[in-house]
Amino acid sequence: MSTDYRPMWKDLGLDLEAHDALLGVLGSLYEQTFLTQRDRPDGMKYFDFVMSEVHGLRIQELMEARKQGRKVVGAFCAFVPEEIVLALDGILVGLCAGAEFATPEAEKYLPRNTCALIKGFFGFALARVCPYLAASDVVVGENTCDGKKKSYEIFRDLVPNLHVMDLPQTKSAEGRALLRAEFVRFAAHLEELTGRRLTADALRQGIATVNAKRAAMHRLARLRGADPAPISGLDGLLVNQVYLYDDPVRFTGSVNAIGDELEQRIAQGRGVTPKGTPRILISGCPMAVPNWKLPAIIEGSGAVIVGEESCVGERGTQNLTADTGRTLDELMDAIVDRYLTIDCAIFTPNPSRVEHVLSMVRRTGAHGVIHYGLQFCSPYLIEAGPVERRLEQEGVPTLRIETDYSQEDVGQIRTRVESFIERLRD
Ligand code: BJ8
Repeated sequence: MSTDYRPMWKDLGLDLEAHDALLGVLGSLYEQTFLTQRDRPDGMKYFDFVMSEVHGLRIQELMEARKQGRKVVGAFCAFVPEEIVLALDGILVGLCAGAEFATPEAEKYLPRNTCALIKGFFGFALARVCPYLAASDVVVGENTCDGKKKSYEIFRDLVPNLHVMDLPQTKSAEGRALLRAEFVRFAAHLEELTGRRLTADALRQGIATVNAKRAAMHRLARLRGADPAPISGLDGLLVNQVYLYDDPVRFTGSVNAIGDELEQRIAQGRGVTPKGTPRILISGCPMAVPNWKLPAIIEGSGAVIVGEESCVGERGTQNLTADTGRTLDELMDAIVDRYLTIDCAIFTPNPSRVEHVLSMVRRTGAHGVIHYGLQFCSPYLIEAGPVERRLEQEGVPTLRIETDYSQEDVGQIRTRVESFIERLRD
């Protein structure tokens, strides 16, 4: 970052010293993990730039948009409908913290056996190091797992502008009605905040913008099915992570530019690893920036990751929203229907998730699945057993990894991943 953003960070109330320390760690981790990869697509330079400016230029853009009267909505979950935010001229940014920070402070508010993701966003808030949180006019918390649901009761005292969205636990008619009512209540909250009225035209435009972004991701996901893989899994994950922060129109253009380049690479038979390299699909808990531990181990052990069944991945981006509705009600119905297809493990039962994993395995030509569960995440850790059994029954080798954000178990995980990759080579 060449510009001095410190005055902006100071105005946002960040703790400059702690923030410097965070950026220092993030910068060197990024360099070691991403910039040492070989033969990356040229289009990844855009994403390198975005990451180098993730607390700088992007925050400056958000602050300029706020000066012009736009509102910034911070979110922790794939269930927050970006279509509605855009229709009310807002900007949606992801807040999930993918690193441990100020954990002892977070543990003054939360039990130690809380998942790393929840402790992460508490730590970031308590240490005042997240400019996205500080720049948000409203923060949306959603009642998904018990951990998030109960922690928002406490988080409410740490951020002044929390809007809690209730979510169904079943995909029943009653569940759908609840989700619809909550989306309507969310829209009303944003209408009040922005002083705008939600209209069918604006919502249709919001749907078009988000659909274009998702369609670009679907294209990238299809291209990752080629053998040799034209892009690494780390870079594929990075694109999915930037999806949550970037301007949606600019992001769509950048992903499509990568798509053009990957098509050329595929036509030339050019890959980031040789043809026949063991191919792995990751499934499970979301991996927010800078959670690159497991993918770095997998690719450092000689495999290539060809997809992520995750909310920072295809669970979050699959399925477009139908745009044929004429009225506001019809468009709102289409949005509810699309979001209700998200296969989060908080749903009971959740049979479509494993079907999605299987369809991804077939489409990407994955040789095996690594199920990633964060310690203390009951929904995904409990679902991991049935997912593993079903995949193995279908002849798909599966490895379950349970971990957190620390580096202490890297050696142990590497040993397990290496022997799993050997199993795939047999
Ligand atoms: S839609 S996956 S983004 S809730 S890891 S906090 S589940 S204990 S993140 Fe998620 Fe929305 Fe579902 Fe997706 Fe709880 Fe598990 Fe922690 Fe989790």
